[in-house]
Amino acid sequence: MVEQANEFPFQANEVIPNHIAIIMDGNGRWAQRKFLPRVAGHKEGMNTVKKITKHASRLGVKVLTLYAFSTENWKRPTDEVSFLMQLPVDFFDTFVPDLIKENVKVNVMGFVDQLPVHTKKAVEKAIEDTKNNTGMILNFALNYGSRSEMLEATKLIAKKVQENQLTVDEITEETYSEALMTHTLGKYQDPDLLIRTSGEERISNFLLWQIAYSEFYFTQILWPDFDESVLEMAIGVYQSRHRRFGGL
Ligand code: V07
Repeated sequence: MVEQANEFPFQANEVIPNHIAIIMDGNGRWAQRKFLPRVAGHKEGMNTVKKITKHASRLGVKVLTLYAFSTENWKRPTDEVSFLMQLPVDFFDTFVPDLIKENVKVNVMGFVDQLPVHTKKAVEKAIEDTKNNTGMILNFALNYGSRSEMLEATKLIAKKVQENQLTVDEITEETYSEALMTHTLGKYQDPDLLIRTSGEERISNFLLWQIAYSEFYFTQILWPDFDESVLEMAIGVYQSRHRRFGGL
């Protein structure tokens, strides 16, 4: 069933999901439909990121996690990968003043050490430039993969046990969560709402542990076409599901 905006209207005075995570899919397809190169879709997708960041922040979202580049994306053509690795640089060159105005704090999770130096530097500078902001956390998943994240967490915990810093019985959901890349998000580690654009209805190795209790919203809309009204539609559906639980 396709959920319509008027069926589940968004209400600003109702619960807003604290943590929204988005798999930003469909940039290449958007470009191909317009007979443009795939990278034109990524560029437009970056403008959508700016638009949605501002809107989520103004709605009172606490954490916005965006899946920008997966550990699988290295398999794409070299030209496209180079273009993608330039995007964080362009993004921050043009958007940091707005982020400061909006009081948004940048966070990045993923295997950042494997990124090209210029990408890593841009990311580190953005984190530094926004570190004193106290509003929404804009959390980019960059060179991120959930299974790798969980393996690394498991190894970290195993080492602690080996070095007698932790007993086996102390391995709990809490200590495990603390070992994941999302631990910096504190009480908002787990997404309340996961959105995937472009019609795919899979998780594709994104936040496998953290989405245990998340609501899912899938839409056919391609990421460059995603806008404020679609975000509100997704939140409206989230609110309607919560109303149902509230009645029990
Ligand atoms: C990327 C634009 C959005 C659609 C998805 C693919 C293309 C923003 C960033 C970014 C990442 C880290 C960061 C600041 C900005 C980005 C990549 C691709 C690799 F600290 N958009 N965007 N990174 N796209």
